[in-house]
Amino acid sequence: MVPQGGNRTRHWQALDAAHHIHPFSDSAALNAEGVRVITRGDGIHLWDSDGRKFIDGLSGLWCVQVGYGNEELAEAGYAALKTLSYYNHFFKTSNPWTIELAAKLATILPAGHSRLLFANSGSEANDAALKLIRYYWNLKGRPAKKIHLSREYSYHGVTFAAASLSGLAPMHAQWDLPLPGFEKVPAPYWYGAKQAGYGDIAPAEFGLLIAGKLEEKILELGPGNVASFSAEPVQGAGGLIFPPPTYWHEVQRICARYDVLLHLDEVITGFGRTGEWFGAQTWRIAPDIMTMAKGLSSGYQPISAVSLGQRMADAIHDSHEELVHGFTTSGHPVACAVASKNLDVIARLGLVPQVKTRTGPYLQRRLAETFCDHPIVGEVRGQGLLAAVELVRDRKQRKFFPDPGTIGTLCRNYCLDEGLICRAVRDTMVLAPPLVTRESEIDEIVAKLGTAIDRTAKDCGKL
Ligand code: PXG
Repeated sequence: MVPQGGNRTRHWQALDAAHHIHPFSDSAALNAEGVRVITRGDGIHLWDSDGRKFIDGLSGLWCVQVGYGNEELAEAGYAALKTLSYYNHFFKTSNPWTIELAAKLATILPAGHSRLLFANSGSEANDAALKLIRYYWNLKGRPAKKIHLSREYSYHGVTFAAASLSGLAPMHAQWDLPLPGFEKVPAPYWYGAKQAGYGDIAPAEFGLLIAGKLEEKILELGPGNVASFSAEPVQGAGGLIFPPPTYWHEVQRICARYDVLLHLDEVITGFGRTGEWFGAQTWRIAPDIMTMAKGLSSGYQPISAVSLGQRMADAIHDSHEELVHGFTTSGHPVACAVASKNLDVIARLGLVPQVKTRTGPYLQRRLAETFCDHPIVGEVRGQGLLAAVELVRDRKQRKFFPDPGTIGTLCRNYCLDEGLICRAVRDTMVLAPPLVTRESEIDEIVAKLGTAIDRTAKDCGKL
């Protein structure tokens, strides 16, 4: 029996502390503090077990595109559960939900991406993508092409391969990663360029310079040994790093020149987040292979996908070999039914053009005008409903606070206190509200974030 009132929070906290190990958490510290138990979601709001209401400024983990509690998605999942609660795609079988989702995705994916396979998480999709890249080069008779390049500050997931691909240093030490064959190049993080020793360089020039580091790395390793370059269109969990406008064009030129496959990780940027269906369309990127998850089902079901461009799809199709890969639950009918309905709802509500022409520009404008001369805000950057507010010690010199993460965590806690859930990456405040967020709700988010940043600035003696 679950006790009522305040006691139920303590009841759940005690059971959680006793039995549940949390991701990316210090268990002992968390158990001493007690977890927050989220009990309900509706639209852009969440409630905890003490009845506190929050605006979810991060869409769960950057995924709840249509907001919480969408009845149509729930009904679609229930209908599939009742009709075909499970079946797989091994042994020459398929089911209508998986088939229809794959076909629907093919209509919105970048040109040439008309074949895809499913998995259950972003990490699994990236893991599969790397296997397919290896397989492709083996099929092409170039088995020496084995090295996977990716960037510092990147987040690609937690399986052995996806964590090896990730460039966030703390993800490696506990597990003796990266595995051999994974190499990193710098991120196009213009705001941090000055402090990193690049001087007062203009963004356009910096974009070319950092793309050039990719070329240097390929030449150093030998183009005949490099299989792929993996990248998020804009780096998410690494601190919302938006590449300068010169960057992607140059990266694509380099990949083409040295025959390095371009793997685009659209796990955060997919499904309308930046005002197009995919970041590939926002930044004009033509990937050889693409991975997606999160917003594919608005997070309602665990599902991810890998799409193949023409060149890879043809090679694998024409090999006439068995593809020795697949999970028990990949392309699960219930997950596919929910994802399919999610795509319908996003399209019917016009959420992608809404983010592009209305709510995205509105969020960016409101943040820019609110924080343009705030004493601890160095930069506001964003695209669509992705936005970052960089907190700094010295805005003129673009100097960060010492001990990165301390000020960000303080501000994040003040946000929670104000009823806003957002993310702090180092000292960068990150927002990715649901795509259904309206202008009036954006005003609320900006006001709450403003109060939290003011409280943080007061604590640092800057206001
Ligand atoms: N690629 C990208 C770009 C991601 O952001 C993954 C792959 C892995 O997806 P799965 O479904 O395996 O988690 C992600 C996940 C955070 C945070 O705190 C971000 C993610 C996951 C958990 C926390 O910002 N991104």
